[in-house]
Amino acid sequence: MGEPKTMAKTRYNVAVVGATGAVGEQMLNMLDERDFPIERLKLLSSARSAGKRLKFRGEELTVEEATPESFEGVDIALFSAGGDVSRKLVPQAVERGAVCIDNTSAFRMDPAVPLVVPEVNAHKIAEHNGIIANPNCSTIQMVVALKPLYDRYGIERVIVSTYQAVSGAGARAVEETLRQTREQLAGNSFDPDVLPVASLPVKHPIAFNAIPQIDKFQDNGYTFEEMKMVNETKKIMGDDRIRVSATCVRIPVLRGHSESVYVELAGDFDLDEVRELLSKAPGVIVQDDPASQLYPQAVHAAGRKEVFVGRIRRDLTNPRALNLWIVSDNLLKGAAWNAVQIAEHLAAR
Ligand code: NAP
Ligand code: 3JN
Repeated sequence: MGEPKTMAKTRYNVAVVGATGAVGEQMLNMLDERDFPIERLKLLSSARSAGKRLKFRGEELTVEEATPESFEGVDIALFSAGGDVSRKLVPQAVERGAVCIDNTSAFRMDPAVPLVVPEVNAHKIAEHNGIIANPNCSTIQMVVALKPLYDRYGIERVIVSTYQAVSGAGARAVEETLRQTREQLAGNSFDPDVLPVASLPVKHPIAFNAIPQIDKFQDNGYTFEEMKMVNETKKIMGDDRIRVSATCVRIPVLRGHSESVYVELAGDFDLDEVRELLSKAPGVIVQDDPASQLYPQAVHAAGRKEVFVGRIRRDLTNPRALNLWIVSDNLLKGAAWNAVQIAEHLAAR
């Protein structure tokens, strides 16, 4: 892996691996919207989509099959093609001199790999050895809101329940949700095909349903998605003592993850000060006015880069605890925007 890479360039050769997917599409949108200084852009996918043409900044680019040789001359590679692809190709890309920003769980818990949410731990980017991991979407939006509270009061315990959009499970899950909804409304029967986990044989309907399983079950009775929230939160916050427990649920929303979060602080707090801290926190927008029924909602967060926080209230059973409702676009702050933010930090160094 060698020395941390420096990025003394003005324009970069960028590769997007998984460019035809739900996250990849948003990565291209973010690179364009942010006017990222690109010299040459490579769009990579599996052999299935090779040859497909995608538009970027008014130009048609041909998608290529991702191979180790694809990364010759690449400065920054954004990966979102699943853990197996990252495990195979990220080391090959690093060997060829690319800095990889990986959206999968493949390297997140590797102690040698920084796990970065820029609003929380941007300083970790400098420690990279060629790989920077992008956390799970549900973790990202939660830690952005927790960070200002942690810095002011300390956090002892977090209990979170998620309400996750189907786009988190990829482009096929979105199509499947729309198909099931149409069939159900037409009074037709249908066979569920994608959720909760495409690679497992048992499937459940998502239309008009809530599925309390995201990713595979672990031996402890929690799902992998839930354990990602537990372990990644501790790593990003840099504090193993924070106790975290999660329940992750898939709901038939297309875009925007919502979370009900119970936060036990280490000291007493003032609710107005909490609102003030959150209002000033980078990347956070407070939407909290019960009198006018104002609170964050997935439909309003979709397409936005920020994390929205509302329903801010003291817990009724523990005066040192808060309850929050946290909403963000899972494909943007939860994936593509966080990755492009990291790329911007690399380019600025
Ligand atoms: P998706 O819509 O199913 O897209 C998958 C993408 O990966 C497609 O571009 C696909 O190309 C490509 N791909 C599949 N197999 C490949 C291979 N062998 N070699 C090269 N490319 C391959 O999925 P998605 O929602 O975009 O998610 C993709 C991955 O991103 C997930 O598996 C996950 O690891 C990560 N992700 C992270 C977050 C997060 O929380 N940060 C959120 C969602 C997803 P084809 O068009 O050729 O099939
Ligand atoms: O389901 C969601 O809402 C988020 C899904 C993320 C995801 C999907 C497939 C594989 C991940 C991830 O980022 O944790 C992975 C993975 O890389 O493990």
